[in-house]
Amino acid sequence: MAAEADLVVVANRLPVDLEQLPDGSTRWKRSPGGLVTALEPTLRSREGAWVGWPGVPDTDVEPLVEDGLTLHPVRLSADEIADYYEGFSNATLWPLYHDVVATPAFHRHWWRAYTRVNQRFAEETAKVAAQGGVVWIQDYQLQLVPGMLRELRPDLRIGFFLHIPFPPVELFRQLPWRTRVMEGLLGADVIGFHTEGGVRNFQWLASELAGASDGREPDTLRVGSRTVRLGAFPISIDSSKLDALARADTTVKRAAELRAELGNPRRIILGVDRLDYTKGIDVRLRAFHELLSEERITIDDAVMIQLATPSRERVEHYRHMRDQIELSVGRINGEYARVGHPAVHYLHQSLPREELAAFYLAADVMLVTPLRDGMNLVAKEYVACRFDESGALVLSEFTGAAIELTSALLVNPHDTDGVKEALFAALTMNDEERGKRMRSLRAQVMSHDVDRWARSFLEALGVPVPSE
Ligand code: GDG
Repeated sequence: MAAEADLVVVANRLPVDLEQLPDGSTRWKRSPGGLVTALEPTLRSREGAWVGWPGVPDTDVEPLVEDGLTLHPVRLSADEIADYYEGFSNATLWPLYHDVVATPAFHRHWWRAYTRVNQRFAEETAKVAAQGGVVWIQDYQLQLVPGMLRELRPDLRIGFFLHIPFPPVELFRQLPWRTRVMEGLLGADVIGFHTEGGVRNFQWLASELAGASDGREPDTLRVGSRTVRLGAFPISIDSSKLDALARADTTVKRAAELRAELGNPRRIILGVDRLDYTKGIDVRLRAFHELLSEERITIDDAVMIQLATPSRERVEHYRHMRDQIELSVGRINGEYARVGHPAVHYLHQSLPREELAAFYLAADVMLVTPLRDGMNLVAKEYVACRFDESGALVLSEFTGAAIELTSALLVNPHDTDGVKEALFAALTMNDEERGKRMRSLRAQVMSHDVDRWARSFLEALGVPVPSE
């Protein structure tokens, strides 16, 4: 058994996936997301631990110590995945926290599974954390863990970060278990959101539902004898790493190849998303379709690539939305494609990071049109890849990213005419304006990377972070 850890990250998933091989045996596969990259140096330097589900149900796995970082798998059954994860997390909380763009389902047995699984995460974490250690809990799947963990281990410093929007008060109040969730979150010492809007919504609800009062300092709450600090910590990406990947000869060459494969259209429009109803993929297809049907553009002027990574395919809303999007793509191509020259290139796949960087580099216009999004890393990734200081970003004002990326063409995704005009403006913008906007976007993204995000949160939590 590994030693107890001074710094523990708790997330629904471990940063490695357990893979089941055809012969029934298993092996670990690294899944390096932005969060791991950001936290790894700090975690390793502090002999840290990560608590999470390894991705395969009903499997007991021993903790794995890898280069100073201990991975602690939490066992979940197939029923728990269905009820806690696909049910309560992704069919109740996800739509509720994204402005009910789909209708949330409220089921008591999902809630019971959510409570049970959160309790298990809290118990596993309590076993792993050293006396007086620091625990950083991630995201909406684990909102009860801060309170449960505090019950078990009052000696710990506990942080919580929400990666999705914290909803307006009227929407949050729909949740039958709203007070329990609020009390769970208030078990943390620091609660982080992407935006100030999230902080304000939370502040109001904490006093309304859980009797918290304003603390002595701004953005603090008094909860009994404790002080809870709230803050906006806009997440980001590993900007310089992505910039370097985009500059690599292989990426530049691949981007040129992609252009040729598309038949050298004057402009390439790109969308990259998990296939999710919050991302507004339908919004941008509609805008592109209308520009074609109004004959303001042809497929020699512009083609669109939509990369839609498979996501949550067992949740009903997702299956329905996939059908709708594929129908729209089929319609647009049916009306406007020529043999060998589709108008929309639709990929329901996950591409390697290197290939994705080449897509970003090939794209003249990036369309990011979510109806609601906590941050949206895709917008920042596009900017980080544009070392040529070219390319235009059309960005929904309902993303967290819009607060920082004010030089993008900001759009209201509910306003089809507005999105259409912004897309047209992006397609026809002169080099000077495009360059000016992109330079300003890059100044923001290159100086505010994920490392800065992680540091600022950990510092708020009182963790001294060693400089590299
Ligand atoms: C949640 C919040 C918040 C996509 N397709 C491929 C691929 N991706 C990568 C992108 C990007 C990531 O997935 C998506 O991140 P987003 O931030 O855009 O969206 P969510 O997945 O909804 O993330 C969001 C985020 O958490 C962090 O707090 O910003 O608001 O909803 O990194 O590049 N990566 C590869 N191949 C693909 O095909 N390699």
